[in-house]
Amino acid sequence: MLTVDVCFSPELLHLYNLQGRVVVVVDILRATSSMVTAFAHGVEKMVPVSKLQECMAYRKKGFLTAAERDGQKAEGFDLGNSPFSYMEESIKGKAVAITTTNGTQAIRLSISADTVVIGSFLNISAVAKFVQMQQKSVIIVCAAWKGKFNLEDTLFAGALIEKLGSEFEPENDSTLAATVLWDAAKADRRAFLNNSSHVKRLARLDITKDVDFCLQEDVYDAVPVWQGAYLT
Ligand code: 3SL
Repeated sequence: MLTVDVCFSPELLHLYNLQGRVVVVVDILRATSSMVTAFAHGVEKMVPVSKLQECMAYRKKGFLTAAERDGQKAEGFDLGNSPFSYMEESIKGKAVAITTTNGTQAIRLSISADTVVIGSFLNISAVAKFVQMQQKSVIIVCAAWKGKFNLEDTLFAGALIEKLGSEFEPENDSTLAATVLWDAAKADRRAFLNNSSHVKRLARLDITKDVDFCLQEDVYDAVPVWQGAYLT
């Protein structure tokens, strides 16, 4: 039997057994949406890291460096965490080291899974197809915000569960909760998220354009997968 489970925060990951599973990591606003955009626009590989210093060290190896903390581009790095910065011609064929407040930590904490895939609304149908092809149980890991539940990653989880269909049995109540929330939100996900904390945080930083972009569905087919040292 194939199952689907949702982990609402990386802080809860110790409760999950990742072995033998596919993990879909999601940080809708904005890390995984930016990564998917980067690959769709020709980035060759990405290495997600936890610390700013670690990320900067990749510059010597010829990587572009990308860093975000608390929604803002960290000083001294080539890129921040806006999907729009990955649409430039100049990133084609490049290797990028990236660190973000939550998304890259969630990826690093998931790499003991059989397969780690990067999910977003931008590539959700391609991710669903990829997961179905693996014929393994799946855990959707929400990046959340500093360990706390967030709505946008949970809505993605509900939407992906819907796309995976009845072949995947819900494993526990977080799966049911994600489904209920997605059912309530899907008619207008943007309006549903209006009062969510990270949408308000990004609005204070004047980054609503990124929010609107990241909530679009099936813009790209790219499915970044962890290959042991890099996402490709
Ligand atoms: O937390 C993260 O990983 C980021 O995606 C947050 S932000 O949208 O860049 O603020």
